[in-house]
Amino acid sequence: MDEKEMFVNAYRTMVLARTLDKKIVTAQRQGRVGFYTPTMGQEALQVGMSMALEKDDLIYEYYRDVPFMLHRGVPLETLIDQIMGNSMDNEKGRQMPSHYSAKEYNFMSVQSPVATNLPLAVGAGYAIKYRKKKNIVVTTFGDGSTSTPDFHAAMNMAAVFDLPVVFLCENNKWAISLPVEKQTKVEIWKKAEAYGMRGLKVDGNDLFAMYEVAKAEVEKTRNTGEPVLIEAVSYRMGPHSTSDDPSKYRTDTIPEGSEGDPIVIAEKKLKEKGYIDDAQIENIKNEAKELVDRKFEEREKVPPPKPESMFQDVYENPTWIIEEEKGDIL
Ligand SMILES: Cc1ncc(C[n+]2csc(CCOP(=O)(O)OP(=O)(O)O)c2C)c(N)n1
Ligand SMILES: [Mg+2]
Repeated sequence: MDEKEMFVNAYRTMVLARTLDKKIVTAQRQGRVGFYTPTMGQEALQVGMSMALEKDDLIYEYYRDVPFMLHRGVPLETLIDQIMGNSMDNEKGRQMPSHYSAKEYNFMSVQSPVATNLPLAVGAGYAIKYRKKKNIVVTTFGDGSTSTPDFHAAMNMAAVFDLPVVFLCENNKWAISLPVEKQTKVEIWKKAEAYGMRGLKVDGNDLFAMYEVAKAEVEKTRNTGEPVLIEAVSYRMGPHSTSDDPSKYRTDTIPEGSEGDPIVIAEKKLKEKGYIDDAQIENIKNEAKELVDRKFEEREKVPPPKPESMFQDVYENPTWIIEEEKGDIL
């Protein structure tokens, strides 16, 4: 893929993710989906990181990483099935929406407690080093997640053991209703120095800037086996989740389609470079809308998991209590 194709493909993914995001939020308001954590605003940083990775790299992602997953080829069906918790869902309908996994694309399971994915990523980094492999691990988390013990334990261990882990902090300026200024007294990227690893900050709303940094840092981590902390500064354009009303605690906004919107920023740069024109942009947006609407309606027809499925995967040979409960319910 040449550079033009690579960036147009990245932009297409950003638009697809945004379109899906809005579709799910609307569906939640209509009572068709239970819950969702929107991604709006964080598309450029995730896709920019994804562009810098290889197929066999491992991702320990968090609940807002839909654009990342789409860019690595995770099908729309996989994401929509998880949101709906239907019988095709990888999680078998047993998880909250937004708790994805995609084994074939090396995306591990999203966990609800924030930053618990970080020590797991470090463990995977240890395994890679032990086996002398060349792949790397990327783990993602929000600004608020840097206040957890897991963040510190993971950063320390990755540095002390020289493990090939890219810590990608998606600083969207908010942890539900807590602004980042109240979360930490120093900038997040600066914490890297205390642990003894590379650390840097990048404009996460700019796809091109993000790709450049991600590519250079991923390459360094792959070649040296050493970790890095990248703080991608972005903005949570939507609510924390569909259960949240940000108008209760913030007045700052970046409205969709405004100058600060990462999709608008990408469009401007793509046009400047002559990679895309207005007609192609419109085409990409229309195609995304048609695809998302079609897939969404298609997946709504997938039946829910069968009640007996709740008794599966607990014991290889079910105990008498399970058999008894099964008899009561089915
Ligand atoms: C250990 C833990 N503490 C608290 C929560 C409740 N909680 C869920 S999401 C969230 C905010 C996390 O903010 P951030 O890490 O910035 O990620 P963002 O949601 O902004 O992307 C909190 C406090 C949790 N899930 N896990
Ligand atoms: Mg945040």
